[in-house]
Amino acid sequence: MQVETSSSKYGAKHYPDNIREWKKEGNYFCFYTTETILEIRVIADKIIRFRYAADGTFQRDFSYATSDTMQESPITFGIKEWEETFEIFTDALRVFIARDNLRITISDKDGKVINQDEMGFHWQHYLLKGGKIQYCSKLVQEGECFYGLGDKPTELNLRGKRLENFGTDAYGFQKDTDPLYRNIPFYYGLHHGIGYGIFFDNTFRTIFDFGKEREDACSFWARGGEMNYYFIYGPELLEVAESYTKITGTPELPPLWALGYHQCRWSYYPDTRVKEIAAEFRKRRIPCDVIYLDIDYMEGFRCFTWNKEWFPDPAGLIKELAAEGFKVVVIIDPGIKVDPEYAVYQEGMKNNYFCKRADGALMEGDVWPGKCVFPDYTNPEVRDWWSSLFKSLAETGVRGVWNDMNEPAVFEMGTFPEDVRHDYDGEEVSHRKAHNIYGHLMSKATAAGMKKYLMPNRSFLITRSCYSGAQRWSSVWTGDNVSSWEHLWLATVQCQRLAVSGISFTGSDIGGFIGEPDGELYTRWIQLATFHPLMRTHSASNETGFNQEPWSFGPDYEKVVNKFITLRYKLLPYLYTTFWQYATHGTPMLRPLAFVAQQDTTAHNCTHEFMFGDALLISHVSEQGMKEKAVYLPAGNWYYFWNDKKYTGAQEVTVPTPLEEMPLFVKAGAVLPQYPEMQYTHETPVTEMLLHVYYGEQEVKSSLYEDAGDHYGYKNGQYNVIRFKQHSTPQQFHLKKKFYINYETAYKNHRIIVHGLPFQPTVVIIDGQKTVLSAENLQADNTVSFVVERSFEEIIMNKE
Ligand code: MIG
Repeated sequence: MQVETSSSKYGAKHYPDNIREWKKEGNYFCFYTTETILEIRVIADKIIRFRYAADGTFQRDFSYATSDTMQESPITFGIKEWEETFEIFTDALRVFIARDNLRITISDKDGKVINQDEMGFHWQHYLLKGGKIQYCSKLVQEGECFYGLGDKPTELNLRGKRLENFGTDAYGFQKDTDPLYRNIPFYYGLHHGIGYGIFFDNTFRTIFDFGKEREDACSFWARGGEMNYYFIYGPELLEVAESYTKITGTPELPPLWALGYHQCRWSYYPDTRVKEIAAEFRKRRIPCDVIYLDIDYMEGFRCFTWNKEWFPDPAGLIKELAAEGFKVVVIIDPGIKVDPEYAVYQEGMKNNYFCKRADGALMEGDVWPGKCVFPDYTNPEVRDWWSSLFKSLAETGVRGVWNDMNEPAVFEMGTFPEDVRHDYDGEEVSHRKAHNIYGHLMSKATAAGMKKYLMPNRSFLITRSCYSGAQRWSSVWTGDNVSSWEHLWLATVQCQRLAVSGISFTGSDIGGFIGEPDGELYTRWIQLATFHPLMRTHSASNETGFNQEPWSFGPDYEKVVNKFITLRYKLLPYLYTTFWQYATHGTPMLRPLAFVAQQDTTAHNCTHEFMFGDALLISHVSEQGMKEKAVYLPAGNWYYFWNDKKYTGAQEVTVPTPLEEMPLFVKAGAVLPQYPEMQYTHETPVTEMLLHVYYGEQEVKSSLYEDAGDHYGYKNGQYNVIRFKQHSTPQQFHLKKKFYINYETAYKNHRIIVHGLPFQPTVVIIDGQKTVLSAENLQADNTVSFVVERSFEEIIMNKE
């Protein structure tokens, strides 16, 4: 066999030469060299899009990532001609384009360099496969850290690493396994306290090198398509995250129940077993909202069918479960069984909906049902058909769908061969271009179907593979992980990374999918997952018969697990508000410390600590038998959640970690809204809102968002936004509240619980009216608790 030398695959590298002409049209600028055109589009003050036509012809301007609701904000911008460069400026940025070679330097208004081309754009013919390999290289700045890229199971800071995006069924992945399931070609750079992002919107296999090959170069490339990237300036990393999320789209609000606890297993069957599990939760009074049906609910793994022996009456089962507060989510894979008797196969064949190989044969491969064919979700007509298939599931009462195996995964072959053809919304491309968006579009079509047929209810979707922007319609989980302590760490970095990559609605299989956790590992995992937007236990324990439910590890563990699931439900108003911030502003729900304290270089490499929303800082217990944990706290004042002890930040502190506690801190000044305990969402109308207020001397703003928790009334303004501002002094506690109210809550009572007061008040002044506090209101540790039976705007307590 002949070994190919690289020169037989690739042609020489081409670099742009000098600019010969340029033009401006609206917010576009075009610069022409002998071969190449660079188009620069000013999207917003802080967002600039760069596109290169390597040899003078742009490809179709089309994206499966960007949201069509993204608005280009009105901006001032212009161009200046210098001797060696052109300068495009906005109110925030200066973009210099070298006349000699098209290289780009981007600085802020004061001329501080943010990002600079090393070789910049260059390209190579891909002789063997056709098209061009599109490269861009940038200089690594002094002290630069890199973040982002979706689900990579490695340190948060990507400096020194090379990673790639090529959706892969990575069963039992380990630390540093790459590529994984998701394809998110978006990264952040942070240096000198300045943060920015680069979103390389290209669906081919993409590769990112953060100073691995050459220490001073950060480069990214794709084996086809176009060099097409968005430069997003902060300088705050959180602002970059928000802008990226707006470019690729924010989600709708999920049904509140989807933020509850989910119980899953491969698989719960038959129906009697499902009912037993549900009953066990209620009997033991462990809150739970969602039960999953994995592939065994189907008839021979045929999608959209039910196994008649194991699930003779699915609608009846789902109704019975619903009466107990459970919602059912079912799995749907892309592989459609080759079976002439099977309606989905027949329809797909009749309409030519399945993917084909280059020469016209069907793309056939084995998955669970045996030989399968696969819908071409890149065809809009196929997506509509796929959406329509969810009608029966929705009518049966199913409230959510789980899309799996959509990298796409095929037994033995791994995935589709490259010659498979795809419609790609009319473009007609090979699998090389469509691979990374296959699962993305499957989930898009699934979500559209479920939304349509579940109206007026909100629906829920979880997918394994996707491309940038899938947060608009789906949540994700981190895939087939393992029951090990190392995987607990992987779960925390993967979820943090996904959250800053636009996908906040994420979680890991609690306890590990492969293998058997002991009670301690399971309990520590539940604790971490209490602070992941998606909280789901899942395991592949069919063959061994091993059980992975909250009660499977004996009463001591069950008690602690229950304590945390219960806490999860108490925190729902806070979690939901945090989701609302994400859905409205694109703010990641999970925030690595580098994103909340970017001026503090110690925070740049922290992986164990993260913030969930504005007020909570979490660190998981990461080792077996761990008695205490050192946690780095960013600057500011913090309360230990379990005992209200005060800590000062910008230092590492050590806290004890008995099984029933994990490191959990509340930011001083914050208001943490909580519900009373419940077994499932909407179990009974909530009759009291608890507002835990943490005394703080710096002005801190908090919010509370409320709506029906289901339906779409919120889109017509039926919601409440309540803003709190606390600014206290050692002499006076002072809380202000402002609100937009257009949704009537069931509760009237607010229970105010003030933590950490430096004095014992005797009187509380609510909107100017004095009430005397009694011994009942006061606790020894200076916690004050009282009920306000109406809305209020100001609460003051003075030191006597
Ligand atoms: O090849 O549906 O990641 O969550 O339980 C295994 C069975 C297929 C992989 C998913 C896992 C799911 C399992 N699936």
